[in-house]
Amino acid sequence: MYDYDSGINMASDGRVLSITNNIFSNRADNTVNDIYMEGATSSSNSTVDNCVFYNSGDIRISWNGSQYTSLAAFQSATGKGGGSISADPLFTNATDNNFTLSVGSPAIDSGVVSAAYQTFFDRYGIDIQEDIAGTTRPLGGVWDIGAYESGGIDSTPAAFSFTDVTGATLSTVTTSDNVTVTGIDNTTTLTLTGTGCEYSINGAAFATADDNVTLNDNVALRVTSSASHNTAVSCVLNIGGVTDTWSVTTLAAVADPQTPRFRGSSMSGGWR
Ligand SMILES: [Ca+2]
Repeated sequence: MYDYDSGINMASDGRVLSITNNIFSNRADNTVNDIYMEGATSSSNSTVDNCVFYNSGDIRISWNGSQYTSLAAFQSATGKGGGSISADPLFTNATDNNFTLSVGSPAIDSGVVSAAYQTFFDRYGIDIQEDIAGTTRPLGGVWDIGAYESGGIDSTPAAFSFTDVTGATLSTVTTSDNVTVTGIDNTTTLTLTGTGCEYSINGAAFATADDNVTLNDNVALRVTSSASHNTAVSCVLNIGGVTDTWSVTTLAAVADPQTPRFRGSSMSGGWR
C-alpha cells in the first residue's frame, strides 16, 4: 500500500482480518490511519503480522478505540504486530510505480507463510502462493513482505576461468593468474578443493579454509606440480556455487638417449 489516504479499515465489529505481509508506505493523510480496527471482537480476533510501516509522519493504527503512533506502542499494548518492521521498504522506484524491492530492503525474507494460502488452496484448489507478477513464493527460502517477491541478494557470480598450466617443471610451486569476482551484489562464499591447493584473495597470504569473497576481489590459486612427468594436479574453486577447475600439468619425459635398446651386439650375442 503506497500513497493512500486511509489504509485498511474495519468499521464494524465482528469481522476478523488477518493482516499479514503488507507494506504500508507513504500514507498521504496524517489524520487518518494505516489500520483502523473497530470493535472489541474484531480487535481481539484480528491479527497483524510481518508488516512494514513507513511514513514520513507517525505510524497510525487505531485499534479498538485506542490510537497508536508507533509500532512499539501498538505491539506493547495489543500483543499484535509480531515480526513487523518500522523502516523504509526500499521500493525500487515508487514514484515510477515500481514496487519491487531493491537490494537491502528490510522486507526481503522478512515475511511469513499465512495459513490463509493453504485454506484458499483447500477450498478452491488454486495455489495463490505467488507474487503480483506471478513469481512463485518464496524465493531465498523465506517469504518477502509486500506485493513482489524479490530474487533476493545475488550471491552467484559470473563465470570465471583460470588459465591451465602445461609444461610445468616437476615438484614446483605454481601460481595461477588472477580471476576477478563479478556479478554479485556484495559477498559470497569461497570453497577450494584439491590436494595441496591454496588460494589468495587480493594478494593476501595463501590459505585453504572456506572463506567469503566480496565483489571485485581478485583470487589466485597455487599448488605444487606433480613429481612425475606429464601428470596433472587440479584445484576446484567454488565461488557462490560457480566453479572452475584449474590444472597444472608437468612437462613430458625427455626421450631416452639410449634407445633403441636392441643393438646389433646384443642381438648377435643372443643367437649363438
Ligand atoms: Ca524471499
